Parts: sequence; structure tokens; C-alpha cells
Amino acid sequence: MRTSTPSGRSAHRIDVVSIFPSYFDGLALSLLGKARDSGILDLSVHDLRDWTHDRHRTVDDTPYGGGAGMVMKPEPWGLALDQLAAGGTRPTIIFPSPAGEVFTQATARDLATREHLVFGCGRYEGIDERVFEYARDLGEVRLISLGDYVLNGGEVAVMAMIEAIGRLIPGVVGNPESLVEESHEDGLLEYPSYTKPAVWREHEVPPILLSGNHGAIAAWRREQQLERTRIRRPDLLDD
Ligand code: JEB
Repeated sequence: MRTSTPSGRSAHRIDVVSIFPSYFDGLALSLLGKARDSGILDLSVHDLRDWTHDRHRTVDDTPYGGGAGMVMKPEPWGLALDQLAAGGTRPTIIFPSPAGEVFTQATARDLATREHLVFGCGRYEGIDERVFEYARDLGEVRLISLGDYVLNGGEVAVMAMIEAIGRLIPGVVGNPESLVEESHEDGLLEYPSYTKPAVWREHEVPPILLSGNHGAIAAWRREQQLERTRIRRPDLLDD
């Protein structure tokens, strides 16, 4: 069993279960370039229907108690989770849900420390509640919401979460030189960025940035961060 990469870093394994696995083709390409080959991140996307046994590969059924729409059947989920948790790794099992805790940069930092993540993407009206109960025998279960709006399923939320988590893992594409300078890492919004030309369509780059005075530039950027945060996201300044 591989527990570390040639560089000595711990390997990260991510499994995604979805009835639309091809959603994740672009993510796999953009996130994993060098990380996959070097063994830093082992991402596998699985089709939930591979764990069905009927001719129609059925994953949904009508809700007990009535109501609109369909609910995902528990049996395929049970078989999928059994297989992906085999080996006793006790993965962190994440179900995106509009009824979950809200995903933040702190959530991403926490999940980036986990060696094995399993994401279960629901569709329709969601997954039979007993799947979440059962999954607790296999690992730590987290119901996580991307935000306070309604999506049609978990796939888009999982893509956003994996992108946010992946860029915190050293060696994964998008991992920047300095994470501390970024929006949210220090609890403030980012300062504005500019590049050449110095004047574009009569819009000028703030002259301080052309001054070469690095102390003054750092102070100006901090002021910009505070001002933008106060105007756009005062909730971030409350704590
Ligand atoms: C996640 C999902 C559905 C009620 C209405 C619609 C599985 N921030 C978020 N909004 N919506 C979801 C989410 C996250 N994360 C989300 C999983 C599923 C929506 N639906 C549709 C479920 N219940 C099905």
C-alpha cells in the first residue's frame, strides 16, 4: 500500500460517485495535470449505476409518504460505499446537500488534510436518509452545502469543493506560491490587481503601484482590502 509519494508527502485519494460521471472530465484534466502522475492526488470518478443489478440500472424510486419527484434508492449507494471504503481507511464521506453546513475556506482547509475523501452526488429530490446513517459505520459523514441557493444535484457543488480543496494540496495544479495573500485566507477580500499597459482606454493604474515604494504599496493594498471588505462583505469584519 502506498502511504507517501516519492517526495515523502502523504498521498490524497478522492472518490466521486455520480450518475453523471462525465461532468468531472474537465475537472480531472484541469486540476490533476502533474498531480496524478506524481501520485500526490488519486482522483477516481465512478458511475453509481455500476452498483445496480436490474436491466434498467435503476437508481431512483417514489418517495414513501408521497410528494413530488423521486428519491435515490439506498441499495446502489450501500454497495458503492462498501467498495470505496474497503480496506478500512475510514474515509471522510461527503454528501453535498442544500440542508448541510455551508462550505467555506475553513472547510476546504480541513478537508485538504484528509487522506481519503468520498463524495456522493445526489440527484432528483436527494438520497434515502438511511444512506447517511449507514455511512457512519464506514467513516466520518459530512453533509455540506455549497451555499444558500438550490441546485439540481450535487455534481456542481462537488466540483467546486474539489477545486477549492485541491489547490490547498501542494503539487496539485493551481496551488499558488502564497496562499496567505489570497481572498479569504486572511479573512479579507483581495486587493485589486493591475498589469500593463499603465493607461488603458483612459483608465490609469493607481500611481502608487508604479512608485517602487514597497512599503507604501503594501500599506495601500491593505487599505484597499479593508475598504472593499467593509463595503462588499461587512459580515467578514464582524469576527
Ligand atoms: C445538493 C441537490 C434538490 C431540494 C431541492 C433540490 C441532490 N448548495 C446547494 N444547493 N443545492 C444543492 C447544494 C449543495 N451542495 C444540492 C445535492 C442535491 C441539491 N438535489 C436537488 C434537493 N433537495 C439533489
